[in-house]
Amino acid sequence: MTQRGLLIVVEGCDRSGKSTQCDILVNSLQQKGIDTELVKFPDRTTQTGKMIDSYLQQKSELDDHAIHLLFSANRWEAMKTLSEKLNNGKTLVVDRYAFSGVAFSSAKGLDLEWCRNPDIGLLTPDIVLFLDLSIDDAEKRGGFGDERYEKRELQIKVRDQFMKLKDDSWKFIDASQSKENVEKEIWNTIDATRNLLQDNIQELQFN
Ligand code: 2DT
Ligand code: MG
Repeated sequence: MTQRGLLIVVEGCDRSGKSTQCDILVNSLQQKGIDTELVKFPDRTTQTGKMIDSYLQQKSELDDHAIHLLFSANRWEAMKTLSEKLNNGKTLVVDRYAFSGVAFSSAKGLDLEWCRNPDIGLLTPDIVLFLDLSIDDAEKRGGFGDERYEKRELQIKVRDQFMKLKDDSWKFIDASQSKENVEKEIWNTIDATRNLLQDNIQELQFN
């Protein structure tokens, strides 16, 4: 029987180096002979993804609840494919997940519990790596971009909301270190978790 792959989620505020580190992690896992694929949410290529992309680029306006549900739908439509991949032994590194969904929408003022509901039943990650960076350090990295949420005041609130969502599966990575050191810390964390999970790998869980 094929052992299922791991669902590794990478979260963090903007400018924390998530996407860079996701690429590095996928490469490192592949080099160790572990079949691995990168997944990114939002997936801007699908129908829902295109609406999300337009909203983020401030080309369209949507009610806060409506966009929250679209982000969730964007994950739901991927779940069947992702479960199949995991069950076929592929490890997935996921750049943002439902935690971003809840953190961003609740930072805008929506009720936290309301925000959690549409994501109930999604695949549960085996591990969440949180790339931790202060907002001041994030700003020193050349400032935020031009998309809708890339503003200091909102980023501060998002970080506070993330802190309300953490649980035992979260591993905090100090993202203020050099790229190489962040890479090392992530690798050590994944390696330890992998060994731990290998002996006791459970069927896919849904939260
Ligand atoms: P990227 O910059 O990583 O493409 O993210 N977001 C993301 C939400 O508000 N809800 C979600 O469910 C997800 C996954 C975070 C685009 C922006 O979208 C936000 C930043
Ligand atoms: Mg962004």
